[in-house]
Amino acid sequence: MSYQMKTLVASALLAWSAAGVAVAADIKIGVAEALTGPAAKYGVAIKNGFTLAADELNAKGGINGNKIVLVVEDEQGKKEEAINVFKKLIFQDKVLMVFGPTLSNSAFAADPIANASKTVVFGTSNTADGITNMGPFTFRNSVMEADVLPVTTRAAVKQFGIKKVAVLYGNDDAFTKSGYDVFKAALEQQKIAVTDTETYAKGDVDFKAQLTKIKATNPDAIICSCLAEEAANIILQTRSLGMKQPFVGGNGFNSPKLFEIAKDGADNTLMGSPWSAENPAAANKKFMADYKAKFGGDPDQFAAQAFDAMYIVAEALSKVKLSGSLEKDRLALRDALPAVKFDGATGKFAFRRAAPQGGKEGGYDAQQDAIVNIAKGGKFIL
Ligand code: MET
Repeated sequence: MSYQMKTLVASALLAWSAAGVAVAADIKIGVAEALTGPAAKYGVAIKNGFTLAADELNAKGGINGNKIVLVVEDEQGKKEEAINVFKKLIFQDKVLMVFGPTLSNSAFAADPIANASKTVVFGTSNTADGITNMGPFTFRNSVMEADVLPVTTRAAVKQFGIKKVAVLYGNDDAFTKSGYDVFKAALEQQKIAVTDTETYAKGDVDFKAQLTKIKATNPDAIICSCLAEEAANIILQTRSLGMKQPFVGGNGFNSPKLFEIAKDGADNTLMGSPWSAENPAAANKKFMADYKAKFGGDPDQFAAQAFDAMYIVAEALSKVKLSGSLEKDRLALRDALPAVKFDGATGKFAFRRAAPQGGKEGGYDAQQDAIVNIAKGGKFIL
C-alpha cells in the first residue's frame, strides 16, 4: 500500500479510535546516501546512524504510534545519481522527507528537486557554504565549514605557533572549494601568510608535483581542503618526501579512512568537529555503545550526526498530526522542524535560519559549536 493509501486508511481508522480501534500508519523517510564509490565510507556510517535511531524509536512504539520506515537508496556520491534517487524517493515512493545526499557537490544538484516539490531535504554531512540558500525546505545539522575552519585555524596557531602555511585543495568539488574559500578568508583575517597554493582534481592519486612545490616554500603547516581518500594519500606522499609539517583539515579529514591509509603519518593533524568520541555525555556514551553493539565497529562523526538528525525529525513529527495528505504532511513537518532543540550524541543542537539570498528564502543551518581534535596514533583525540 502507498504512503497515501496507508495514511488515509489510518486516519479513517483513527477516527474510530473513540470506539477503541486505532491502526497506525507507516512514516516513510527517504535516505539518499553514497553507499558505493569513494564517498561510501561517509555514506555507510550515515545510513547506520539513521538505522540505529529509527530502530530505537520504533522499538519504543514509533512516533505517536506510527512506525518509521526508511527507504534507502544509493546515490553513489554522484550528482546525476543524486538527482535520480531524489526523484524516485519524492515522486514514486512518496516519502515524507529525504535525508541526504552525502556530498555537498551532489546536494547542489539534488536539493532543488526537494524544494520545488515542497519536501524537506535534510543534510547531515553537507558542510559547504550556500547549501541552505537553495530554499526553505533545505535543512542541515552538519556544521558548515564557515563556522568550523576559523576555529581550527586559530587552534593551529595556538598549538604549533604557525606563521606561514601552504594550501592544497580539490578545485572541482563544491565542498573542497568552499572549504578553500573559508580557509583563505580565515588565514587573511588571522594574518597567517600563504607560501603557496596548489590544487588537484577529483580522483587524482599522485600529488608529488604539488607537494614538491610546497616543500620548496618551507611552510609551518599544510592547510588541506580535501575529501578523506585524497587527504590520506596527500599525507602519505608528504611524509615520503621527508616533510614533517602538521596538517590542518576540514570536515573531509574526519573519517577512519584517513588513518587506514595514512596511519601514523596523520599524527598532529588538526580537524574541527561538533562531535568527539571523547565526549563523556551520557547520550554520546549510549550512542557509541549501541552503535558498536549493532554494527561491530566504532561510530564516527557522520554516524553521530545522522543518529541525532533522526531524533530531531522524530521530535518535530511528534508535534505533527498526520493528516493522510502527503502534501499537507510534508508542509507540517517543514513547519515543525525549525523550533526543535536537541541534546544528543553531538551535544546541544538548534537550527539557525539562513539569510535570504537573491530574493530567495533560505533554509536552516546548524547552530552548534565545533571542538578541535588532534590526530594521535590513528585516531582523533581532544
Ligand atoms: N562535508 C562533505 C561535503 O559537504 C561531505 C562529507 S565528509 C567530507 O561535501
